[in-house]
This record gives sequence, C-alpha cells and structure tokens, in this order.
Amino acid sequence: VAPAKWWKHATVYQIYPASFKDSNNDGWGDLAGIVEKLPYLKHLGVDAVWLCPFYDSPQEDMGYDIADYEKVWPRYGTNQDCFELIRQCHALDIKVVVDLVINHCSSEHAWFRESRASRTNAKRDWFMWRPARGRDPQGRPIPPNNWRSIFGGPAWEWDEATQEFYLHLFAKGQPDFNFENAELRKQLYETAAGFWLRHGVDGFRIDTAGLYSKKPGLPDAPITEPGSEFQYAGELMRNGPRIHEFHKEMRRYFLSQVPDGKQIFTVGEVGHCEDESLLLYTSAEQQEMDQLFTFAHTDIGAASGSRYQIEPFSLKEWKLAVADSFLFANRTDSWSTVYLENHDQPRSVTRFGDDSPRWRQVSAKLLALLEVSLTGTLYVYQGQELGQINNLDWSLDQYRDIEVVTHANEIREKFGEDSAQMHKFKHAAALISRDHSRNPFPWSAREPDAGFSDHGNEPAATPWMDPNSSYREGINAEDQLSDPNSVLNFWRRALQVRKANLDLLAYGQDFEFYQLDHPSLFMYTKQPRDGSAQSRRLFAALNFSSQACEFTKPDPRASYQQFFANYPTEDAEPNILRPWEGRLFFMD
Ligand code: TEU
Repeated sequence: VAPAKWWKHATVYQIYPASFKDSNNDGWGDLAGIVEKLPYLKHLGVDAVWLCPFYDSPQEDMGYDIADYEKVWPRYGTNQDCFELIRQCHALDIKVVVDLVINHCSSEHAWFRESRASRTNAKRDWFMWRPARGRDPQGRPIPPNNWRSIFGGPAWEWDEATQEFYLHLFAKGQPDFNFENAELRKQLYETAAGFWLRHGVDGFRIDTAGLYSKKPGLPDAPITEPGSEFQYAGELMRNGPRIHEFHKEMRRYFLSQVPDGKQIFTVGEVGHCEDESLLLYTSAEQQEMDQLFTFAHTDIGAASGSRYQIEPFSLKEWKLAVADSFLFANRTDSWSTVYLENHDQPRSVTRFGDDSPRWRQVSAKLLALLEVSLTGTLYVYQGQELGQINNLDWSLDQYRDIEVVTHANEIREKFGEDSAQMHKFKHAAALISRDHSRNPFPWSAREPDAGFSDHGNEPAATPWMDPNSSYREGINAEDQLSDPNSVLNFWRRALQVRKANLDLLAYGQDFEFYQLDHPSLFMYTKQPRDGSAQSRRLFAALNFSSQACEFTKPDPRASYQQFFANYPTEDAEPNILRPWEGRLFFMD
C-alpha cells in the first residue's frame, strides 16, 4: 500500500467564523473563539479545519467579497490572532485549510477602485469591463449579454463614471477578475495564497474553482427561462478553455511557497461538470487540484441555475448522485470528497433524513454512518455533528443571506408579497436556504443566545443572526457531550470506526449498489484498496425511511460480521432494519 497522504484519509471540520464562537461578546464569532474551542474539535476527532473567509470584507456575501486578502476582518480579530490560531492548531496536530476566493474580490478592494477610476487605468484590464450594447427605448444602457447573476438580477453593473459595464457572476459588490491578464493572476496568487502559505496554512479550499475561464466572446446564454430578461449562463461561465492551464499555473505557484516536503492540499469547489473534467482537475499526474466538491447530490431536486425551484426526488436518484460524487475517481490517480453539508447548503437531516422530533437523532446518525463508510476525504460542517436541523418556522425577515434577500425582492417586485410565487419561494427557502447552516453554534441550552457569546457578568450581545431554536430541544454541545447516546457521541465513535478501517472505508474501491431500485433501502458493497492487510469487504444496509423494512444480504454463502450500527444491537432482528437504521458489516 502506497504511503498515505494525510489529506486523503483526513476528516476536515468546516468552520464558519461568524457563527462558531464569540469570545468578546459583540455578537459575532471570532478567531479567538475558535482557539477556545479547539479542545472540543480534538475530542471529536477531526484532523483538519477549513476556515471560511475571515479576511477584511464589507460582508455583502459573508466574506466571499474580500477587500484585503492579507488582513483579518477586524470583528474576527487581528492577523496576530490568526497566526496564533494556526500555531495552536498545529500544536494539537490539526491542519489548517483556508478559503481561496479568487474568481472575484470586493468592489471595495483597492484594485477594483483603481480599475474603475478610468478606462486607461493600469488595472482596468484586471476586471471584466465591456461597453453597452446600445441603449433601450428609455435610454438606458443595454448589458453586453443576457447573463443572470447567480444571486439573481443581471450579471452586469453599469459604471456611470467610465460608461462601461463590469461583470459580476455573484453580487454587485463582487466584480469578476479577468484571468486572461497574466499580471493580475500573478499578483492575485501572491496576495490571496502566498501570504497565507508563508504563514503556515496547510492547504486551500478553492472557491468557485471552475469559473475563472469564461467562454470567449461572452455570448448570450440560451433562453431557459422564457419571459425573463436575464438567463442562467451555465456552461458559458464554467470550465472554459483555459481553466486547466490556470490551475496548473496556480499549483506551481503554491508549491513554490512551501518548504520542500510539506504536503499541502487543495480542494476545489467545482459544482457541475463532466467526469472527464473532474478527472483532469484532480489527477495527481495533472497537478491541478487534489480533490473537489461536486453538487449533484446536494443540489438534487433544485434546478441548476434556479435553486429555489424545488422538485421532489426519489431515493434512487439520490443514491446515484451520491455515488457520482466519488465513483469517477475509482482506480484512478484522482481523489474525491465526502460531504453532505457546508455553508451553502441546508441541514442534511432536514434534506435527506427526517427532522421530526421522533426521528431526527437516529436519522442524523444514519447519515453519519453513511458518510464514514464512503471513499474520499470526509468533511463535517459545524453543527452537523449535533444533528442540527433547518430553522423551522422562520419568517422571511429572519434570513440574512444575500441570495434569499435578492430573490425575495425580485419576486416581491414582480408578483407581490401575497402571490403564489412568494408562497412557493418561502417554502423553498425553508427547505434549501443557505441560512440554515449559518446560525450561531449552539454551545449550551442554559443561555438565551445558546451559549454563543462569552459574556461574563454582562448581558449577552444579540448575535448577528438568530440561533436555531432547536438548541432548547437537545441540539446543543453541552447536553450532547454528557449523553452517551447523543448524535455528537455517535459521530465521535463513527470517526474512530473510520480511522480503524481506513483501507476499507476511506480508501475502499469498486463501490457497487445492491438493490439500487429499492425505494427505501440504500445498500452497497465495496472492497479494501489493493495491497491492504484487510481482506474483508464491506456490506452496508441503510434504511432511509420512517418504517421498518425487511432486507436481504447480497451473497447468502458469505459470512457477515456487523461492526457498526446506529441502534442498540441487543434487540435487533437479523433481517429487519428499524426506521432510519443502518448497519455496517464485514463480508467474507
Ligand atoms: O459558492 C459558489 C457557488 O458555486 C454558488 O453557486 C453556490 O452554490 C451558491 O451558494 C448556491 O446558492 C461560493 C461560496 O461557497 C459561496 O458561499 C459564495 O457566496 C460564492 O462562492 C461567491 O463567492
């Protein structure tokens, strides 16, 4: 067996700095708060943390709009706090991965201010400026193409002073860089990546890693939403002709900034793309990225380009989508990821389990059991280890995310507050909004702010976002730490089981479905990687429904030894899975 790269079998814990822990009682999480909670993470058993953006930013898109790559946002602390956090993590043998956000910066970044100063500015070409296509009958400038921004509305913003549009695939405050400009690329890698590599980070989560090379000529998008002024640009903005060249160049730069022998790693957020491109992006030989996040299994039932148009999906479709996230890498030199949650996704218990009080715990455990058994680097998002659920019964004004706000405004303007469209949108937001993963972390049930802020003898500050009221129903760290049957303690054990069986669980190969068509059972087998001392295969039997369900094992001649389950084994019936029950077996 080849010597392992640490990041292949690592469990990475994703931290949303605004909402993890507030150490200075200002209602916002901060870096010192993360340091305070490192023992909690060590106890859980994670190997690395991925920190969402903590850089200076006007926070139009929660830090994904960066105004200064080399400076910590003051509410999160100082650069010294960040260097200290890196030191403390390393002292506990926890690696640190940070977010690399380079498709765009904030419109407040010095480079963009210069670029917009005049058409002849030396940095004009660092962003995507284009002239108007003429004027409409009212005399307003017509955007260069019909692209819609990912957050809704046009992807172009008119600059009155210099009489041109700039492109922003996301918010207005997030102008896209022009990657065709070599000088820009060089300076960008230096400031966004070099600075942090030299301060000891162990890798990057590369934001929007497929978007840097757009379709040359920026042609109009096909009409997929008739009657709408702006259209989803899909493949025209993604995976363009120079994307692999850019990634290779970036990779060479990263390696030039770390000491010889240090293993850094990168995970790219790529979303939707063909298997061939996935392989190119992640092949060890190609030297681009090490692994990536795809969206098929998390965006399921939400049309691409219009996330809030939700449709029901079957378990079979989801099983296939889950498998797609890692099967492309089987027996190749590529690597994959395992994740169900992040800061752009709602809570997995609500999406894929059952968040009713009766089944939320056991279904959260089932999802943990599924994830620890899959091949690839495992990512756990803060709160997921508690079985956090969506915010139930929220009103629209409690949401904070720019995506929800922009869409809601658009619908209100077009159809009105009381329209069927608005009701549909509210329903979709309750299911799928990004806010559900962004609430303050529930540390304790004994405080009105869920123990988010260290407030000493002062009253606790009002958190920047309401906590999920579920903290009063047992979804908080304090209660779960002391309950041996909690979701948290199950996750701890699950990570230990994974560690004890890496060759089969984290590195296993040749995943195959058993009874793929079954409407409520998710069952599969796989084998240990080649050369492993482990010779037994895995058989997993998972019941994704709130009804008991009979199951059979794939090969009646094989012998089976159950080694992990999410229900007590004493009263188990050999051929029946209870609601949301899952069992893992060694199969000989
Ligand atoms: O997300 C990029 C992305 O592909 C989005 O389409 C994402 O799926 C979106 O949130 C779905 O609603 C990254 C970050 O993860 C996200 O938080 C940022 O808002 C975005 O980039 C812009 O930087």
